[in-house]
Amino acid sequence: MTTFPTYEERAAKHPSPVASKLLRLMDEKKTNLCASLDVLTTKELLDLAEILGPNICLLKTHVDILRDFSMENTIIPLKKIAKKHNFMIFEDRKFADIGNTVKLQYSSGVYQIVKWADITNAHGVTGPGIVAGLKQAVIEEKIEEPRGLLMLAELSSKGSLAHGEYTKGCVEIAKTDKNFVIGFIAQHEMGGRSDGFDWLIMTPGVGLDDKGDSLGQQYRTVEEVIVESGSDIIIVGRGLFAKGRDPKVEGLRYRKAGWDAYMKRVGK
Ligand code: 5FU
Repeated sequence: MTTFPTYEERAAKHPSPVASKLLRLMDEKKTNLCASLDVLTTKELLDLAEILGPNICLLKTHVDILRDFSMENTIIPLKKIAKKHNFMIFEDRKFADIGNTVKLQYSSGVYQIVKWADITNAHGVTGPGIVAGLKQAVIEEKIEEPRGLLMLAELSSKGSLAHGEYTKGCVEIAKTDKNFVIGFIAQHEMGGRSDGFDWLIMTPGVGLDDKGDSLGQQYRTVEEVIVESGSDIIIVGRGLFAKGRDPKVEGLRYRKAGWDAYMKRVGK
């Protein structure tokens, strides 16, 4: 049986400062839970960030859903909460254009994502220029904190076209910049650790109580995702905060499930 290195061991060796920081934080805080907060207002986002903060390593946003986004009222307080509870921020922007356009989308407009999100992600459909374009935004904006990118290699939704050759192509694109690209949004381990890349695998479509929704989302259990598929981070949204659920209780529950599954995976 293959033995998996621990988050701590991986943190010590990882070439990317973002991946290394995240792996260290996961090890110290004992959590591989990423909360995905698709909410409509800044208040809901900040309230949930406060409640879930102690149990998560990462908070995933879709800031374009917010009705009242502003750098001052949304991002500055969110960054404060992130610091207080020691988690990182991932804007699930899913960039998907030519290099020059994504460079501008990442750095400019209303959201100026490069200024505040530790991690963002991109589709591979337009080719490796997308990685180069996003990286250039980090350089041109003189961002001092480390930034990391995830390639969307596989999706959780029913009928997704991201599989087979497409997924393999995303892995090849990721290899074009192994300091900036830290891993994948995927449903399984990608690329293999054997070729010298320690990719971080983050998996959405995780739910302990539901099998899916009416719009094509498909959920798998924490055990399936971490132990069977070799993922590193579980991304959980409505499982934590949908109507009738207590985010405090669910935060603890998913955190424990994620950590127990990780312990099993590393054979502890
Ligand atoms: F890349 C992906 C994917 O393959 N599936 C997803 O569900 C991203 N997601 C995101 O994870 C999606 O945009 C939501 O923000 C989140 C899942 O939310 P849920 O409430 O747990 O279904």
